[in-house]
Amino acid sequence: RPTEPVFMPKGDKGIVLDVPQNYLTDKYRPQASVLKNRFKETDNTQVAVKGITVPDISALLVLPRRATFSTFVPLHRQLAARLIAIFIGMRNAEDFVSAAAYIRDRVNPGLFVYAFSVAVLHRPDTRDLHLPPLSEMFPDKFVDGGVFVRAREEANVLLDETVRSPIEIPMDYTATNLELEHRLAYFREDLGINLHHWHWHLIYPFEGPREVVAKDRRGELFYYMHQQIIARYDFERMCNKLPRVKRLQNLNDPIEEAYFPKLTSQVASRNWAGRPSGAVLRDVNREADQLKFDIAELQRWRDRIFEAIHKGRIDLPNGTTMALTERDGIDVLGNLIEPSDLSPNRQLYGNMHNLLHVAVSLVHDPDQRHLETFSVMGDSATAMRDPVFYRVHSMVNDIFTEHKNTLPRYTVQQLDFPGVRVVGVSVQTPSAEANVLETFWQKNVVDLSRGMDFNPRGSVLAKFTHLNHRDFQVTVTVENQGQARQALVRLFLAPKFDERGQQWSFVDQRNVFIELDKFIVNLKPKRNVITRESRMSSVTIPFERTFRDLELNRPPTNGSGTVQDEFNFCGCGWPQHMLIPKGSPEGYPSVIFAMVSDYTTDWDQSAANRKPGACWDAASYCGIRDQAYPDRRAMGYPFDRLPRPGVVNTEQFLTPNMIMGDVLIRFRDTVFDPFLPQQQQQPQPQRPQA
Ligand code: CUO
Repeated sequence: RPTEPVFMPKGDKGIVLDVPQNYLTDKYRPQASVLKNRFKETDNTQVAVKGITVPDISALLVLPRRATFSTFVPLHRQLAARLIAIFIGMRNAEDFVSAAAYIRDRVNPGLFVYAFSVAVLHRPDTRDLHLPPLSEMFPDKFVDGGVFVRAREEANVLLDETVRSPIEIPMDYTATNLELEHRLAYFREDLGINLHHWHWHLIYPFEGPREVVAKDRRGELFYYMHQQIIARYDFERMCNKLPRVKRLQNLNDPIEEAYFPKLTSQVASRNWAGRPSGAVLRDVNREADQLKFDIAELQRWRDRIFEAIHKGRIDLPNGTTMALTERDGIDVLGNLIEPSDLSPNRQLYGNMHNLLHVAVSLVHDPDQRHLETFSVMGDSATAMRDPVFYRVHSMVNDIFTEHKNTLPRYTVQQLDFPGVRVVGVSVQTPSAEANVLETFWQKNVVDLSRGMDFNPRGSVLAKFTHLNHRDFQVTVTVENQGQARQALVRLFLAPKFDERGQQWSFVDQRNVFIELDKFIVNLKPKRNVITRESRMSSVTIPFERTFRDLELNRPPTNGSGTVQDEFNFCGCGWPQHMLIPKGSPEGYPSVIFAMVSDYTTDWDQSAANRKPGACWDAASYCGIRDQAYPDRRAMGYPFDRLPRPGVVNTEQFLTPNMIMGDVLIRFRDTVFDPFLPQQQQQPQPQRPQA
């Protein structure tokens, strides 16, 4: 437990307490010696901090300590940008620690953790630090609120943490199967998926110092990462016999999808609001949040964006225009729609996507008459729990698609790799038939104690159930008619048929291809049999990193000493346990797509010299830190554009360097619990060395 307790900067006499009743250290100062002993008894770590001239944080205190923080609310975002700038501006790591110690107990905790995390990830001197997972700092954003009362009870009664047993969270705690959308709850409420989304927005904040925001192709990645979320959700829905998600088209229509999150904010001591079916978006006017906008404005911004796409140019504030080019148009649009600080014209194209999150999250109290705060859609750590998230992002994706549809179609030359033919693709799960993937339920635990305050300390675990799949291997067979050379392999997976069981058109199927992996291979002349482990996927982070603190407390499983080195710092990445959609008990018919293309044209050569320890496991969805996005092709290639004339289905789209193969995804309705003694002997997840 690295950071507690912290002490005031030495020699720091002149601090003006702006909101004294909110500053905990001051409130408890008369009891200082008692408290110091109390902390000493339970926690041996003490962090000394150096005296500094404290930064002026008075402007940050407009956000009350017990308020809920949202990066989507412009005021909150500005406060976050300010605090990030303070943290990034500290001259060295020591001063940064001092500033953090000074600020931590004064500002809103959500604001603090967000800005502090962004700063840690971006400062050269702290970038390799291990950030605790958000699910342990704010477990209340990830697990059923009812668990916390039981966790306190457990901690108060059982003083010895080793005899505490995990508190079970049932799988179906947010709704019943009367609600069709509940079939997808395991996906939407998955801890790893929500952590990924939080981390993605942490690495790609839309406001803050330029060096933090202006990353290579960030607008395009905003498009692609969220496009893949929708593709994955649609695939998952189809496995559950539900149609693909309907985009939120008319913003005045009642929202059919209800959601009651069952989360309780420990900071605000409030339940996160639910939304009944039929809710209608209303104009927002909340003085305390300095938030005022009309739904008609969102509509207008969207219309203007569509107009710009049809014209192929956007209007700039100085009266000139900027072309939406084949190469960069998508990146510009990403920054314009989200929008980020890089939006070329915020005045005209507004704040569409972010304020749509806000409008949906405040649908229950748009003018604050009930003193309610926003719901899950207002926080990137919780937004993906709500079915409406996918309708909103489907609509956003539709705008990007409109632009992509205006681009020249890929010619055969832009797709093919002369001299290279892919002649086979297959998957193999150990001890299953060929071309069968297997999914099942698995139990896991999260430690709630870091996010709660009780005495004595020590872990209190909550046990929950998530989807997982058995590791598998993909084999791609390639005929190389030329010299030895390097090549890039792209793997995607899609449902084989549409919702009616019919063959897809390419135009539709291309939207449900989920990326599985992308990797470099050395091709020798003639026949090459390439095998690739599922755990190496370029879209995922290892299972152990999603659940790292749990693993840290366990004996290492890979026989190589500590597993800590592997965790590094980077939490961005699709969770490995959700790489494969659930499938169905009878075996869900799917297709695996493999494409081999030219490494020299498609791969950014600087990415070849990536530094060890750089965050690259999930490069496809998260990029590589401090480096250009490694794939030089448009994100989503080769499925991001309309097909060349004459191509109706995906078979016809294939060039000789591509192939598709049938795969069944078989779901076994059994629960693997590695915490039960008799199951511990089952093979533990292993990650092959890169
Ligand atoms: Cu990630 Cu809307 O951008 O949630």
